[in-house]
Amino acid sequence: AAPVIAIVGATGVVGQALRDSLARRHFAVSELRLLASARSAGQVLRFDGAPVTVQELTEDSFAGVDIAFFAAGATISRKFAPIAVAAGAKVIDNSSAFRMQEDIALVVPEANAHALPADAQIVANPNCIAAILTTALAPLHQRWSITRLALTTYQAASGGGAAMMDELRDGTRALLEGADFTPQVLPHSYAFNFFSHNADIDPETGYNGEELKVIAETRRIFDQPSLPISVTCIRVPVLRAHGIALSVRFADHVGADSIRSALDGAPGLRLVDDPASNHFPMPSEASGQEDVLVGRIRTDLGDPSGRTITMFVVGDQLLKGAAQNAVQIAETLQAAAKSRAA
Ligand code: 2RA
Repeated sequence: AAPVIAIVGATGVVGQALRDSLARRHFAVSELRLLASARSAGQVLRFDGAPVTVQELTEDSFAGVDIAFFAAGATISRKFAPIAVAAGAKVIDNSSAFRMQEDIALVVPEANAHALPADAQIVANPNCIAAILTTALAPLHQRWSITRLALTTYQAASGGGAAMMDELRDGTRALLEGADFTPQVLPHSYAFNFFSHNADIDPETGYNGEELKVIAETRRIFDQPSLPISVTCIRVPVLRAHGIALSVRFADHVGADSIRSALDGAPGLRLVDDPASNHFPMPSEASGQEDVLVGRIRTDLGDPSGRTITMFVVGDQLLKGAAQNAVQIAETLQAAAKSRAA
């Protein structure tokens, strides 16, 4: 029978994207249980055309649930994921709570499906940049030896949830109308502006929390614990697609044409690389799309050894960066269970 699915954090933007991804990918669901705080209980949301009433998340919410997607932050995950597992559910967690826990797999199916144990009880879904980045790099990592990454991110408002998206819309409207606007969510005015990612700065390294997550999680997904990675994360006034300008160094020379053919048609990717019309990956074309866009592929003139390639990557933060990757993990678990049963 089709599984009973729960979504914890059902009323947030990732909760909504989870409903969209489940429906869009025709994930078989016998019952969808939408769970949220007491404040949101009673709201009626839609799944695949049908109304579903949001229930309050409690310790009794998981009876009969087969797969529980968590998208309500690390504190809720730490408390309720073990309760869901004890009730017999498999948990796919979108928060940072378990991503670096050694006995819990951190999975991007295109990059490291092999790391997902068929009997996993909790699976961690990566940070949005780590998910989009490793999807784009997976076909290169599988063929050549990557020895260094240097990247700058261009991160959309959706990474900060519905409130940050509203702040971008409201602040832009106010600025155009000449009205006063005081930012509530971000530390700076967001409209027609960009700034260093709003995560806290680690006093020891000077890197912010987002940058440190990208480094740690990318290393973990590629199982290269000491891969040198340099990263600067920037928040830009875009609604829901993250961009990454990236230099990839290889152990040996790899030509731009070989990179282009390795990326073209690889799982989860679409090559957008047309210098004649100056057409490369853009948030306007990645938003709402399942595929991550890759392009602007060049041999890096900054590395005279010819071993470095630069490129630009853009992916929908709510889809491949969050909900869709979580649903793909559930699909991978189900496929493994099916092949074990056969
Ligand atoms: C962001 N870390 O700030 C979030 C998304 N997971 O974009």
